[in-house]
Amino acid sequence: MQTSKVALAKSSNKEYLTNQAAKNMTESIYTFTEDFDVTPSVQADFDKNGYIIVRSLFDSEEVTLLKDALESDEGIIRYAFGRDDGEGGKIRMVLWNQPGNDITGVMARCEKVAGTMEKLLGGEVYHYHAKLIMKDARTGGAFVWHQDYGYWYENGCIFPDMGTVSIALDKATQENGCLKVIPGSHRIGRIDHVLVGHQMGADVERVTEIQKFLPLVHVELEPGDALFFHCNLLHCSEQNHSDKRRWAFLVAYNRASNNPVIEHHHSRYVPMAKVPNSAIKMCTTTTDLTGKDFSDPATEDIKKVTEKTQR
Ligand SMILES: O=C(O)CCC(=O)C(=O)O
Repeated sequence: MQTSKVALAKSSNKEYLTNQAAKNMTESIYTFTEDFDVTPSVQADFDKNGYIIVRSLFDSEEVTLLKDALESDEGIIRYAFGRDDGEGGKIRMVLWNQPGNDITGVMARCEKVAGTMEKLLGGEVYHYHAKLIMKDARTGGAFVWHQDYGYWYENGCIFPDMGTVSIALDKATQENGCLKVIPGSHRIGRIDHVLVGHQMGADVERVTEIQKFLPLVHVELEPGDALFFHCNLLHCSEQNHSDKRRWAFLVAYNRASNNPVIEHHHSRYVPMAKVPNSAIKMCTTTTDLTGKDFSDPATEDIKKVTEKTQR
């Protein structure tokens, strides 16, 4: 009797989570139009789920401009380094602090990205850092479950008034290791981050328990789609065993009012000059890396390499 009650409770919980996941597949999803704004219902979705997806935030011309710049031998790819995931996969990435004036900087500072993030986070933001994540076909590595604030807390950021936008450069699917998120997990607050395999990640037992309460959503995106997410949203991604690469451009923002109290490898408050969306297609300096602080591929020490002049 006792067992069947437990079994019933378990199956109805599973059903609840399945229904919630299905609901979350349609909730928090918007399509960009020129009059897109953070309306009360967009804000409510972000506050409830910890993320919003904006489909077609960038059109195909903008995605091509970005991809061409990122793939160019003259561009940021020169600062790529690899990181083993400890399970046989490798994440290649480029990481930098100041936005600069290349296409990544213009996109990070444009209204539809930075302005949207400002509204979602409730005040002025600055460019905390950005990265290109390259999950290559067949070899692309995994990220364990984590909250970005799990790490950023250690950097002296007092409030979790931070968020990231992840912009798909390639189609992101379950097959090529798209991001997985747990909607609503940002409301739990910061979870302890410990060594999980070879990576620092959220306490595994706690994440297992959380998954009994909250559903899981695979964030499948088309090129140009964007995910805006809160820094306490639990997320991870699996290895890419497919023959399709999955590259993504991520920009992390911090509220200006939340200037980190310690000097560290990411940026403290620097006012960010926002630009209109039209600046993207007008950008003539797509691979000019002047002013960007890159993580040194050799040491992964971010302040070591600063581009002073255009190459
Ligand atoms: O895009 C991914 O696969 C994961 C990226 C991520 O979790 C991060 O950079 O914090």
